[in-house]
Amino acid sequence: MKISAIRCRPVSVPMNPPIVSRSGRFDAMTYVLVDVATDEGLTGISYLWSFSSNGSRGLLAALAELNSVAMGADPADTDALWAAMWKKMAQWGHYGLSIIAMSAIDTACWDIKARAAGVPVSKLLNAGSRDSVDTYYSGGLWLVDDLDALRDEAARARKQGFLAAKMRIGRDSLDEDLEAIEAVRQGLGDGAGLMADANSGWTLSRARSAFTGLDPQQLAWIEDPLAQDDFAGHAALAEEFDTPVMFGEKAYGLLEFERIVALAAADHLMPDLQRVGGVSGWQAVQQLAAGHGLPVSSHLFPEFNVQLVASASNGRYVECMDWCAALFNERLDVEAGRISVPQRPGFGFSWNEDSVERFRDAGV
Ligand code: SMN
Ligand code: MG
Repeated sequence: MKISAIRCRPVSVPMNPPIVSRSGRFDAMTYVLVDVATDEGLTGISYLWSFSSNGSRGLLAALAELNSVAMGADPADTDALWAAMWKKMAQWGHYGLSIIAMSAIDTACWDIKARAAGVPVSKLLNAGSRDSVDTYYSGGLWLVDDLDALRDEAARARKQGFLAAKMRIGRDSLDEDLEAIEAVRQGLGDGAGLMADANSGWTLSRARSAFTGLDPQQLAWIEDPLAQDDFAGHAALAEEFDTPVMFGEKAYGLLEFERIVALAAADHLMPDLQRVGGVSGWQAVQQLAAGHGLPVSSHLFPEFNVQLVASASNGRYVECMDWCAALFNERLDVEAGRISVPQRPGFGFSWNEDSVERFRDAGV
Protein backbone atom coordinates (compact mmCIF):
# COMPACT_ATOMS: atom_id res chain seq x y z
CA MET A 1 0.00 0.00 0.00
CA LYS A 2 1.28 3.48 -0.85
CA ILE A 3 0.16 7.00 0.01
CA SER A 4 -1.23 8.46 -3.21
CA ALA A 5 -2.69 11.83 -2.14
CA ILE A 6 -2.90 14.19 0.83
CA ARG A 7 -5.88 16.51 0.87
CA CYS A 8 -5.91 19.45 3.31
CA ARG A 9 -9.03 21.55 3.86
CA PRO A 10 -9.09 24.61 6.14
CA VAL A 11 -12.34 25.22 8.00
CA SER A 12 -13.55 27.78 10.50
CA VAL A 13 -16.22 26.67 12.96
CA PRO A 14 -18.06 29.24 15.14
CA MET A 15 -17.62 28.75 18.90
CA ASN A 16 -20.89 29.31 20.67
CA PRO A 17 -20.29 30.48 23.36
CA PRO A 18 -16.74 31.67 22.60
CA ILE A 19 -13.68 30.16 24.26
CA VAL A 20 -12.69 32.46 27.15
CA SER A 21 -9.71 31.52 29.27
CA ARG A 22 -6.36 32.90 30.34
CA SER A 23 -5.22 31.84 26.84
CA GLY A 24 -7.54 34.43 25.29
CA ARG A 25 -10.89 34.62 23.53
CA PHE A 26 -11.89 32.78 20.34
CA ASP A 27 -15.24 33.40 18.68
CA ALA A 28 -14.51 30.81 16.02
CA MET A 29 -11.93 28.06 15.80
CA THR A 30 -10.01 27.23 12.67
CA TYR A 31 -8.89 23.72 11.79
CA VAL A 32 -7.17 21.98 8.90
CA LEU A 33 -8.80 18.68 7.95
CA VAL A 34 -6.28 16.21 6.57
CA ASP A 35 -7.13 13.16 4.45
CA VAL A 36 -4.40 10.70 3.51
CA ALA A 37 -5.44 8.53 0.56
CA THR A 38 -3.78 5.32 -0.64
CA ASP A 39 -3.45 3.52 -3.95
CA GLU A 40 -5.58 0.70 -2.48
CA GLY A 41 -8.59 2.93 -1.96
CA LEU A 42 -8.32 3.26 1.83
CA THR A 43 -8.29 6.79 3.24
CA GLY A 44 -7.34 7.84 6.76
CA ILE A 45 -8.30 11.15 8.36
CA SER A 46 -7.10 13.54 11.03
CA TYR A 47 -7.41 17.23 11.81
CA LEU A 48 -5.33 20.02 13.27
CA TRP A 49 -6.12 23.06 15.39
CA SER A 50 -4.63 26.12 13.70
CA PHE A 51 -6.02 28.93 15.97
CA SER A 52 -6.37 31.42 13.07
CA SER A 53 -6.53 31.58 9.28
CA ASN A 54 -2.85 32.54 9.33
CA GLY A 55 -2.21 29.41 11.37
CA SER A 56 -4.01 27.36 8.72
CA ARG A 57 -1.84 28.90 6.02
CA GLY A 58 1.28 27.99 8.00
CA LEU A 59 0.11 24.43 8.48
CA LEU A 60 -0.74 24.08 4.78
CA ALA A 61 2.84 25.13 4.00
CA ALA A 62 4.29 22.60 6.48
CA LEU A 63 2.05 19.85 5.12
CA ALA A 64 3.13 20.74 1.58
CA GLU A 65 6.76 20.48 2.68
CA LEU A 66 6.10 16.91 3.85
CA ASN A 67 4.44 15.90 0.60
CA SER A 68 7.65 14.78 -1.06
CA VAL A 69 8.46 12.22 1.67
CA ALA A 70 4.88 11.12 2.34
CA MET A 71 3.82 10.50 -1.25
CA GLY A 72 4.60 6.90 -2.19
CA ALA A 73 5.42 5.92 1.42
CA ASP A 74 3.88 2.84 3.02
CA PRO A 75 1.27 4.17 5.50
CA ALA A 76 1.51 0.91 7.49
CA ASP A 77 5.16 1.63 8.31
CA THR A 78 4.53 4.64 10.54
CA ASP A 79 8.01 4.30 12.11
CA ALA A 80 9.80 4.67 8.79
CA LEU A 81 7.51 7.49 7.69
CA TRP A 82 8.08 9.29 10.99
CA ALA A 83 11.85 9.02 10.57
CA ALA A 84 11.63 10.33 7.00
CA MET A 85 9.41 13.26 8.03
CA TRP A 86 11.72 14.08 10.98
CA LYS A 87 14.73 14.20 8.65
CA LYS A 88 12.84 16.25 6.07
CA MET A 89 11.94 18.92 8.65
CA ALA A 90 15.42 19.17 10.20
CA GLN A 91 16.04 22.61 8.67
CA TRP A 92 12.66 23.95 9.83
CA GLY A 93 13.23 22.58 13.34
CA HIS A 94 11.12 19.95 15.02
CA TYR A 95 8.79 22.06 17.14
CA GLY A 96 5.75 24.10 16.17
CA LEU A 97 4.32 23.82 12.68
CA SER A 98 6.71 21.01 11.66
CA ILE A 99 5.72 18.45 14.26
CA ILE A 100 2.06 19.49 14.08
CA ALA A 101 1.99 18.73 10.35
CA MET A 102 3.88 15.46 10.94
CA SER A 103 1.32 14.53 13.60
CA ALA A 104 -1.59 14.89 11.18
CA ILE A 105 -0.04 12.55 8.64
CA ASP A 106 0.97 10.05 11.33
CA THR A 107 -2.51 9.99 12.87
CA ALA A 108 -4.20 9.53 9.49
CA CYS A 109 -1.81 6.63 8.77
CA TRP A 110 -2.85 4.93 12.02
CA ASP A 111 -6.45 5.33 10.86
CA ILE A 112 -5.49 3.63 7.59
CA LYS A 113 -3.61 0.83 9.39
CA ALA A 114 -6.53 0.03 11.67
CA ARG A 115 -9.05 0.25 8.81
CA ALA A 116 -6.88 -2.16 6.80
CA ALA A 117 -6.85 -4.56 9.77
CA GLY A 118 -10.60 -4.11 10.28
CA VAL A 119 -10.18 -3.14 13.95
CA PRO A 120 -10.51 0.05 16.00
CA VAL A 121 -7.20 1.86 16.59
CA SER A 122 -7.41 1.00 20.32
CA LYS A 123 -7.35 -2.73 19.54
CA LEU A 124 -4.52 -2.31 17.06
CA LEU A 125 -2.47 -0.63 19.81
CA ASN A 126 -3.44 -3.14 22.49
CA ALA A 127 -5.63 -6.19 21.96
CA GLY A 128 -6.67 -5.92 25.61
CA SER A 129 -7.85 -2.33 25.20
CA ARG A 130 -10.92 -1.22 27.20
CA ASP A 131 -14.32 -0.62 25.62
CA SER A 132 -15.10 2.52 27.67
CA VAL A 133 -13.08 5.01 29.72
CA ASP A 134 -13.66 7.79 32.22
CA THR A 135 -14.38 11.13 30.63
CA TYR A 136 -15.02 14.67 31.78
CA TYR A 137 -16.95 17.61 30.40
CA SER A 138 -14.64 20.28 29.02
CA GLY A 139 -16.98 21.99 26.57
CA GLY A 140 -17.13 25.32 28.38
CA LEU A 141 -17.16 26.48 32.01
CA TRP A 142 -15.10 29.38 30.72
CA LEU A 143 -13.42 32.16 32.61
CA VAL A 144 -16.61 34.16 33.09
CA ASP A 145 -18.13 35.90 36.09
CA ASP A 146 -21.78 34.88 35.68
CA LEU A 147 -22.12 32.33 38.47
CA ASP A 148 -25.70 31.39 37.54
CA ALA A 149 -24.58 30.59 34.01
CA LEU A 150 -21.71 28.45 35.31
CA ARG A 151 -24.07 26.60 37.68
CA ASP A 152 -26.59 25.96 34.89
CA GLU A 153 -23.94 24.77 32.46
CA ALA A 154 -22.50 22.36 35.04
CA ALA A 155 -25.99 21.00 35.71
CA ARG A 156 -26.49 20.46 31.97
CA ALA A 157 -23.18 18.56 31.80
CA ARG A 158 -24.34 16.27 34.59
CA LYS A 159 -27.63 15.71 32.77
CA GLN A 160 -25.70 14.77 29.63
CA GLY A 161 -24.05 11.93 31.55
CA PHE A 162 -20.82 13.49 32.82
CA LEU A 163 -19.60 12.77 36.35
CA ALA A 164 -16.65 15.16 36.16
CA ALA A 165 -15.94 18.53 34.57
CA LYS A 166 -13.10 20.94 33.98
CA MET A 167 -13.52 24.66 34.57
CA ARG A 168 -11.19 27.52 33.75
CA ILE A 169 -9.66 29.52 36.58
CA GLY A 170 -7.28 32.44 36.98
CA ARG A 171 -9.70 35.27 37.85
CA ASP A 172 -8.35 38.48 39.34
CA SER A 173 -8.65 37.17 42.88
CA LEU A 174 -8.62 33.75 44.52
CA ASP A 175 -11.99 34.50 46.12
CA GLU A 176 -13.58 34.92 42.69
CA ASP A 177 -12.19 31.55 41.60
CA LEU A 178 -13.47 29.96 44.83
CA GLU A 179 -16.97 31.38 44.20
CA ALA A 180 -16.92 30.03 40.66
CA ILE A 181 -15.80 26.61 41.93
CA GLU A 182 -18.65 26.62 44.44
CA ALA A 183 -21.18 27.46 41.71
CA VAL A 184 -19.88 24.74 39.38
CA ARG A 185 -19.95 22.20 42.21
CA GLN A 186 -23.57 23.11 43.00
CA GLY A 187 -24.50 22.54 39.36
CA LEU A 188 -22.61 19.27 39.05
CA GLY A 189 -24.19 17.85 42.18
CA ASP A 190 -22.92 15.24 44.61
CA GLY A 191 -20.14 12.83 43.84
CA ALA A 192 -18.78 14.64 40.80
CA GLY A 193 -15.09 15.23 40.07
CA LEU A 194 -13.79 18.71 39.30
CA MET A 195 -10.66 19.75 37.40
CA ALA A 196 -9.38 23.31 36.92
CA ASP A 197 -7.31 24.81 34.10
CA ALA A 198 -5.34 28.02 34.72
CA ASN A 199 -4.15 28.14 31.09
CA SER A 200 -0.63 29.29 31.99
CA GLY A 201 -2.04 32.41 33.57
CA TRP A 202 -0.03 32.70 36.79
CA THR A 203 3.46 33.66 37.87
CA LEU A 204 5.10 31.25 40.30
CA SER A 205 4.30 33.42 43.31
CA ARG A 206 0.63 33.84 42.24
CA ALA A 207 0.43 30.11 41.64
CA ARG A 208 1.83 29.40 45.11
CA SER A 209 -0.87 31.48 46.75
CA ALA A 210 -3.55 29.99 44.48
CA PHE A 211 -2.48 26.40 45.25
CA THR A 212 -2.40 27.24 48.98
CA GLY A 213 -6.01 28.43 48.76
CA LEU A 214 -7.15 25.67 46.42
CA ASP A 215 -5.54 22.60 48.06
CA PRO A 216 -8.52 22.22 50.48
CA GLN A 217 -10.85 22.05 47.43
CA GLN A 218 -9.40 18.64 46.52
CA LEU A 219 -9.56 19.28 42.80
CA ALA A 220 -8.68 16.30 40.61
CA TRP A 221 -5.91 18.49 39.20
CA ILE A 222 -4.82 22.04 38.43
CA GLU A 223 -3.71 22.31 34.82
CA ASP A 224 -1.07 24.61 33.31
CA PRO A 225 -0.58 26.92 36.30
CA LEU A 226 2.51 28.55 34.73
CA ALA A 227 4.04 29.48 31.38
CA GLN A 228 4.48 26.47 29.16
CA ASP A 229 8.29 26.73 29.18
CA ASP A 230 8.63 26.97 32.96
CA PHE A 231 9.33 23.31 33.70
CA ALA A 232 11.21 24.15 36.93
CA GLY A 233 8.27 26.19 38.24
CA HIS A 234 5.84 23.33 37.56
CA ALA A 235 8.24 20.98 39.36
CA ALA A 236 8.25 23.28 42.41
CA LEU A 237 4.43 23.32 42.56
CA ALA A 238 4.23 19.53 42.13
CA GLU A 239 6.66 19.16 45.02
CA GLU A 240 5.08 21.71 47.35
CA PHE A 241 1.33 21.07 47.05
CA ASP A 242 -1.14 18.19 47.33
CA THR A 243 -3.28 19.07 44.32
CA PRO A 244 -1.89 17.19 41.30
CA VAL A 245 -0.19 19.37 38.67
CA MET A 246 -1.46 18.52 35.19
CA PHE A 247 0.94 19.62 32.47
CA GLY A 248 1.96 18.95 28.89
CA GLU A 249 -0.71 20.15 26.43
CA LYS A 250 1.74 22.58 24.83
CA ALA A 251 4.81 20.32 24.99
CA TYR A 252 6.30 19.19 21.70
CA GLY A 253 7.24 15.59 21.09
CA LEU A 254 8.86 12.91 23.19
CA LEU A 255 11.95 15.07 23.78
CA GLU A 256 10.08 17.72 25.78
CA PHE A 257 8.17 15.10 27.74
CA GLU A 258 11.44 13.40 28.66
CA ARG A 259 12.57 16.69 30.20
CA ILE A 260 9.23 17.18 31.99
CA VAL A 261 9.41 13.69 33.48
CA ALA A 262 13.10 13.99 34.39
CA LEU A 263 12.37 17.24 36.26
CA ALA A 264 9.23 15.79 37.93
CA ALA A 265 7.37 18.82 36.52
CA ALA A 266 3.99 17.07 36.49
CA ASP A 267 1.94 14.59 38.49
CA HIS A 268 -0.24 13.80 35.49
CA LEU A 269 0.60 14.23 31.80
CA MET A 270 -1.63 15.65 29.08
CA PRO A 271 0.02 15.01 25.71
CA ASP A 272 -1.73 16.86 22.90
CA LEU A 273 -2.19 14.71 19.80
CA GLN A 274 -0.96 17.36 17.35
CA ARG A 275 1.99 18.60 19.41
CA VAL A 276 3.24 15.25 20.69
CA GLY A 277 3.63 13.65 17.26
CA GLY A 278 0.31 12.02 16.42
CA VAL A 279 -0.50 8.49 17.54
CA SER A 280 3.17 7.43 17.33
CA GLY A 281 4.29 10.30 19.54
CA TRP A 282 1.38 9.87 21.93
CA GLN A 283 2.21 6.21 22.39
CA ALA A 284 5.88 6.95 23.09
CA VAL A 285 4.94 9.50 25.76
CA GLN A 286 2.26 7.25 27.25
CA GLN A 287 4.86 4.50 27.66
CA LEU A 288 7.41 6.93 29.10
CA ALA A 289 4.75 8.00 31.62
CA ALA A 290 3.85 4.39 32.44
CA GLY A 291 7.51 3.67 33.15
CA HIS A 292 7.50 6.49 35.69
CA GLY A 293 4.17 5.56 37.26
CA LEU A 294 2.42 8.64 35.84
CA PRO A 295 -1.15 8.73 34.50
CA VAL A 296 -1.91 10.27 31.10
CA SER A 297 -5.13 11.97 30.05
CA SER A 298 -5.92 13.33 26.63
CA HIS A 299 -6.16 16.89 25.30
CA LEU A 300 -8.87 17.93 22.79
CA PHE A 301 -9.54 15.57 19.79
CA PRO A 302 -11.96 13.34 21.75
CA GLU A 303 -12.94 11.47 18.56
CA PHE A 304 -9.34 10.27 18.19
CA ASN A 305 -8.08 10.27 21.77
CA VAL A 306 -10.79 7.95 23.08
CA GLN A 307 -8.99 5.15 21.25
CA LEU A 308 -5.60 6.07 22.71
CA VAL A 309 -6.65 6.48 26.34
CA ALA A 310 -8.58 3.17 26.11
CA SER A 311 -5.46 1.38 24.89
CA ALA A 312 -3.23 2.53 27.76
CA SER A 313 -2.95 0.91 31.21
CA ASN A 314 -2.15 4.38 32.58
CA GLY A 315 -4.80 6.12 30.44
CA ARG A 316 -7.00 8.02 32.91
CA TYR A 317 -9.48 10.50 31.37
CA VAL A 318 -10.65 11.54 27.92
CA GLU A 319 -11.24 15.28 27.72
CA CYS A 320 -14.61 15.65 26.03
CA MET A 321 -16.10 18.56 24.10
CA ASP A 322 -18.42 18.63 21.10
CA TRP A 323 -16.85 21.59 19.28
CA CYS A 324 -16.10 19.54 16.16
CA ALA A 325 -19.23 17.39 16.33
CA ALA A 326 -20.78 19.09 13.29
CA LEU A 327 -17.79 18.10 11.15
CA PHE A 328 -18.38 14.37 11.61
CA ASN A 329 -21.14 11.97 10.62
CA GLU A 330 -20.66 9.93 13.81
CA ARG A 331 -21.23 10.94 17.44
CA LEU A 332 -19.43 10.31 20.71
CA ASP A 333 -21.41 8.42 23.30
CA VAL A 334 -21.15 9.45 26.99
CA GLU A 335 -23.07 7.75 29.79
CA ALA A 336 -22.61 7.58 33.56
CA GLY A 337 -19.24 9.34 33.34
CA ARG A 338 -17.84 6.96 30.74
CA ILE A 339 -17.21 7.45 27.04
CA SER A 340 -17.69 4.44 24.77
CA VAL A 341 -14.83 3.48 22.50
CA PRO A 342 -16.23 3.22 18.97
CA GLN A 343 -15.66 -0.31 17.71
CA ARG A 344 -15.75 0.67 14.04
CA PRO A 345 -12.51 0.15 12.02
CA GLY A 346 -9.87 2.86 12.39
CA PHE A 347 -10.95 5.80 14.51
CA GLY A 348 -14.44 5.18 13.18
CA PHE A 349 -15.14 8.78 12.17
CA SER A 350 -15.88 10.29 8.75
CA TRP A 351 -16.40 13.88 7.56
CA ASN A 352 -19.86 15.27 7.18
CA GLU A 353 -19.17 16.73 3.75
CA ASP A 354 -22.09 19.17 3.90
CA SER A 355 -20.67 20.72 7.09
CA VAL A 356 -17.14 20.75 5.73
CA GLU A 357 -18.36 22.76 2.74
CA ARG A 358 -20.39 25.08 4.95
CA PHE A 359 -17.44 25.80 7.27
CA ARG A 360 -14.75 26.11 4.55
CA ASP A 361 -12.44 28.94 5.63
CA ALA A 362 -12.67 31.45 2.79
CA GLY A 363 -9.88 33.50 4.40
CA VAL A 364 -7.14 30.93 3.68
C1 SMN B 1 -7.90 24.42 25.75
C2 SMN B 1 -6.87 24.43 24.85
C3 SMN B 1 -7.11 24.83 23.53
C4 SMN B 1 -8.37 25.22 23.16
C5 SMN B 1 -9.40 25.20 24.08
C6 SMN B 1 -9.17 24.80 25.37
C7 SMN B 1 -7.66 24.05 27.21
C8 SMN B 1 -8.01 22.63 27.52
O1 SMN B 1 -6.37 24.29 27.61
O2 SMN B 1 -7.19 21.97 28.15
O3 SMN B 1 -9.10 22.23 27.19
MG1 MG C 1 -5.69 22.99 29.15
